[in-house]
Amino acid sequence: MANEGSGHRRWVGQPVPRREDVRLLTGRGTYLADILPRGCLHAAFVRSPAPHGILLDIDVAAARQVDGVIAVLSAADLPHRPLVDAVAVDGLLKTPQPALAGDRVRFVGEPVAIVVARTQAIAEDAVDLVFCDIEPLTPMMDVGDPDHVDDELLFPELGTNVIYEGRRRHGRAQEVLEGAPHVFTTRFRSRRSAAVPLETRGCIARYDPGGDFLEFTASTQSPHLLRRKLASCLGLGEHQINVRVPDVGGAFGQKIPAAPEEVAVALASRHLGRPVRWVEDRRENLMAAPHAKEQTVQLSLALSDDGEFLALDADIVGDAGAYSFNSASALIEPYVGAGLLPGPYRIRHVDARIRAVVSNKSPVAPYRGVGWTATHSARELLIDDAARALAVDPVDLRRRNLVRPGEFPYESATGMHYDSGSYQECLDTAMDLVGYEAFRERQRRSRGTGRLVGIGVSPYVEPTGWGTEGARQSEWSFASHDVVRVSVEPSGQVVAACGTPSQGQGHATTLAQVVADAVGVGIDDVAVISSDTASAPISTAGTRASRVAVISGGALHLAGEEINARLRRIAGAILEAAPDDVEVVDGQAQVRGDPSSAIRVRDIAEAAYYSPAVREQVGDPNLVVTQFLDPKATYSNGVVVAVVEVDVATGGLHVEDLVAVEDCGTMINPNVVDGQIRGAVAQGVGAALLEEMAYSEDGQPQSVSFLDYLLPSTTEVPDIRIAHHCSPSPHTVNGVKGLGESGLISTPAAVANAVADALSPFGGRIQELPIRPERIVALIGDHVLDPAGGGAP
Ligand code: MCN
Repeated sequence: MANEGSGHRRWVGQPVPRREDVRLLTGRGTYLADILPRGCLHAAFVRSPAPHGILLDIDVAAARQVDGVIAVLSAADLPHRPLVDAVAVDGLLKTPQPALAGDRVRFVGEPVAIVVARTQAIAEDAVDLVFCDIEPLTPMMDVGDPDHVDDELLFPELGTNVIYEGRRRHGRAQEVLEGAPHVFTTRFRSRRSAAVPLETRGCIARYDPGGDFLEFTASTQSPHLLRRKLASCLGLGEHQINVRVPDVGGAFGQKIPAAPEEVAVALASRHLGRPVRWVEDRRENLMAAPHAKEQTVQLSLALSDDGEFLALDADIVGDAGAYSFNSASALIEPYVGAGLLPGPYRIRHVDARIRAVVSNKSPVAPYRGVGWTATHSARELLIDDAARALAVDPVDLRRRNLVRPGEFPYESATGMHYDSGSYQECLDTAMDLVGYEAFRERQRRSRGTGRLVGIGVSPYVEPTGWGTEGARQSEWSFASHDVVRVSVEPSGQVVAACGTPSQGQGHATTLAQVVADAVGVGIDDVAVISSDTASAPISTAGTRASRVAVISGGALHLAGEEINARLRRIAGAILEAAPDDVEVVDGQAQVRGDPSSAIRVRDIAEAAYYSPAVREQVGDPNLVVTQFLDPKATYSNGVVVAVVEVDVATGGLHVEDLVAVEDCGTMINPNVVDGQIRGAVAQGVGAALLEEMAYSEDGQPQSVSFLDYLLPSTTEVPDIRIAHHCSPSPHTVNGVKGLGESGLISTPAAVANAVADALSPFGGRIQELPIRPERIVALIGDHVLDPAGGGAP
C-alpha cells in the first residue's frame, strides 16, 4: 500500500504566506547590483545613436585615454561564434544579432562597443567620448505598408525585410466567410510596449583563465539556456560555465533570451582575464532591452443569423524589430498569436496569414502574454463590434459561442487540445460578481449625465505547461521539458533543485508545498534551490510560458513521491516493518496506527547515509532522486470584466471595477495565484491605456524614461475582485494548470471594450491599444452636453 501521506494534499491548496517575502520586503534580498566581486571592473556600452547605417569607424582613442578606463572593445576585438537558435521554425530567415555591431547598426541603442573601467562612473563618462562614424541609411519604421516594406533592406543579403511569411489554415474559412450572412472586420493595432521589470538587466562575468572556466551571474529567467548560449558563443563546453542567478526583481519574459550585452560582458572578461560587471540603467532598458507586442491584425469574423461564430480570417503582421535574436523571437508575436485566434470559442474555421518583418527598432522578445494579447484583443474587440452592429448583448453572444461543459476535451480549430475548463461557468460567475443587470440599468441612467459608463468582458484561454506536445500543438518546435532533483540531506533537510528560478512568482513557497506533500514533511523542511546551473538539473526552457507549476512542480512531486517510497523502505528496515505498513507524515515515519513507533525523517536520513547496518539491510539507501517530466499541454481559462467611466467633457477615463474569475485547475497556493492575477491584470490596464514604446518617424525612441513610458499605478488600477473555479487538468500532476500570463492576455480587451461600450452612443470603435487620450477625444468628437441634462446622444 502506498504511503497515504504521499500525494495527499496537506500543503497544496493552502494560502501559505510567501516564505521569500520577509527577506525580500525587508531589503535582505541579493540582486545582481548588490554583488561586486573583488577586483571587479565595470562595463558600460557605447550604443548606436542612429537607427540604421553603415558603421564606418569607431574612434575609441579619447575614451582609452581616460584615467581608470581599462579597455574599450569593439566587435573586432571580441570575435565570437553566433548565438545558437533554441527554436526551429521552417522558413524563418536568420537575422542573428552580434554581441557588438559589426559593419552595420540597425537600431538606436544597439551595442557598438563596451567600455570597461575601474568604476561605473568612469565607464559611463568614457562612453560619451567614443565617436561612431555612421553613414546613415533610411530607417525602416513602418512595416505595415506592403508596397514599401523592402524600400531599405536591413539585411541586404536576404533580399527582403519580410523574414517570415506563413499561413496557418484550419478548415474552410474563406468559403465560410463568403457564404456567411454577417461578416465584421477590424484592422487592429497593438502598439509596441515593453516588459519593464523593476530590476533592469545585468550580469557579472568572472572568467578564470587558469581553469578555463566562466562563472556568470545574471538576472535571467533561463539559466541553462543562457549557459548553452554562452558556451556556443565562447566556444566552451557547458561544464566550463556556471550560470548563477541571484534574486531577480521581475522579468516578465524580457530576461528569457540571452542578451547580446551578456555575451559581450563574458567576452570582455575573457579578453581581460578580470571580472566584469554590467548593470543596465533604466534608459538603456527602455531603449535597448527587447520590446514586445507590436502587431497589426486584420481580422474578419463570420457569424450566422443566430449569432454563431463561423469563421475567422486573419492577416497578422509582426514588427520584429532589428533582429530575430535567439529564440525565434520575431515569431513570438505573430506566429504564436495566430494559434490562439479562436480563443475559448467554438470556431471551426480559421485562416491566418502571418508575416514577421524586421524594422529599425529594438528587437521584440516575449513579454507576458506574448502574441496572444494582440490576437485575443483583436478578436474580443471585434466581437463587441459585431454585438453592437447586430444589436445583441455582447455577453449573450459570447455565452452562445464559448466551449460548453461536456465538450471537453475540446480541440480548437488551430489544433490546441483544451483538456478541461469552465468557460461558461466563469462567465456566469463574473457577470454575477460585477452585477451585470444592475450595471446595464445604471448605464441607461448615465446616458444623460456626461459621465458615461461602460463594461467590457473578455473570456480567455491560456496555454500553459507546454512541453514537447504543447509545442507541437502550436506548430512550434522548442524543447520545454525539465529534469529536477529531490534529495534528503543527512540532516533531514529536503532539497528540491530545479532550473526554473523565481522572478517574483513565489516558487520558494509553492514548489516547497508540492514537495512537502509528496515527501510527507512540512514546508519548512523543504528548501527550493534554483540558484545556479551547477546545482540544479537542466531546465530546457527556464521560467516562462506559465510552465513551472505544471512542469517543474509536477516533476518535483514525482521525485518527492519516490523519496517518500525510499524513506518508507529505510524506515521499514529500522522499524522492522514492511514499507507498505509505514507512512511518512509531517516529517515523521511510523508504522501505521502506531504513533509510539515514530522516527523522524532526519533520523532515517542519518541512518541512510551513515549506518552500515541500514545500508546492508536496504541495499540501496540512496535519497537522491532525479526526475524528468514532459507533460501534455494544459489550458487554463477565465474571464476578466472591466467597468470604466468616461467624463465626456474632458475625455478623462477612470477604471472603476475589475473582476477576474479564473480557473487554473488545482491551486497550489491561492495567495500566490491571486498575486499573479493582480500583477498581470494591472499590466493589462497599462497595456490598454498607457504603455507605448513610441518611435519618431526618423527612428528615435521617444519613451526612454518613466516620464514618457507610462506605467499603471494605484490611481489607475482599482482593487481587483477575484473568484475561482477549478477544473483539474487530467494531464498534470495534482490537476494543476499554469496561470502566469492570463491577466495580461485578457485585461487589455476588457478595458478597451469597456471604453468602447461607454462611448457607444457616439459610434466609433477602438482598433488600437493603448487607447490614447486623443482617441477618446476623437470618439467623443463634437458631441456636446445638453445643458438640461439630456446629455450625450
Ligand atoms: N501557481 C499555483 N497554482 C496553480 C498555478 C500556479 O499556486 N494552479 C503558482 C505557481 O506555483 C507559481 C506561480 O503561481 O508560484 C506562477 O506559476 P505558473 O503559472 O506556472 O508560472 P511560472 O511560474 O512558470 O512563471 C512564469 C510566468 C510568466 S510566463 C511570466 S511572463 C511572469 C509570471 O509568471 N513573470 C513574472 N509572473 C511573474 N510574476 C512576477 N512577480 N515577476 C515576473 O517577472
